[in-house]
Amino acid sequence: MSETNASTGAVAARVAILMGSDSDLGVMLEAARVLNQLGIGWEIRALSAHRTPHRVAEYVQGLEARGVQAVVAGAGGAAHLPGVVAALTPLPVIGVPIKSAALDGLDSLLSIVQMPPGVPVATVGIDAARNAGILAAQILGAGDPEVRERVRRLKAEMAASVEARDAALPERARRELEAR
Ligand code: AIR
Repeated sequence: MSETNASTGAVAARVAILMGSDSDLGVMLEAARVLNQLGIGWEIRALSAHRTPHRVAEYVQGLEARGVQAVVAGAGGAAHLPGVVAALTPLPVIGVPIKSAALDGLDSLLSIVQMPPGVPVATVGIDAARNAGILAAQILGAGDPEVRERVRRLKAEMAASVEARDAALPERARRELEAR
C-alpha cells in the first residue's frame, strides 16, 4: 500500500522527519514506524537550529519541490528547530518535545509550544513522536481519501485492541488478586 515513484520505484517522501541531533533518533523513529504502518513515505535528517542553522534553511527551502507535504520536527532543551522550520515554510509543522536530562522535557515543550502569533507549530506531548506521525498522516488525509481510510483503519484497530483488553480485564483482575 506504499506510494511509490513510478520512475524510480522508491517510496516518495510526503513527510519529512527532522531532529536536532542524532541522539533524538530513538524517540523520532516512532514517527517513521507509524508512517510505515500507514504506507506513507518519509525522509529523515538530523539538522540543528543552533549548530547548523544554514543547513536547516537550505533543507527546508527544498521540501516543497520534492513533494513533501508535512514536517515532523523533534528537538530537546532549547528546542527551536520546529519553530525555525515553521518560520521558513508554509507546510504544516508538528513539533515533538524531546525529554531532556536537566528539566525532563518541560524546557523542550515550552520552547516548541509557545510560538509567536502567526507562526504556529502543532505540538504533541513529550517524546510523543508516534502521535506526531499520526497527526501528519491526518493532515495529508484531509486532502487524500486513501490516506484518510488508512487512518480510519488504524483507529479501528486501536479500538478493537482496547475492547479486547477490556473483555479480558475481569479475569485478569481475579488472577492478579489471587497471586497477591
Ligand atoms: N539540540 C541540538 N541543537 C539544538 C538543540 N536544541 C538538542 C537536540 C538534542 C539535545 O540538544 O535536539 O535533544 C542534545 O543534543 P546532543 O547532540 O548533545 O545529544
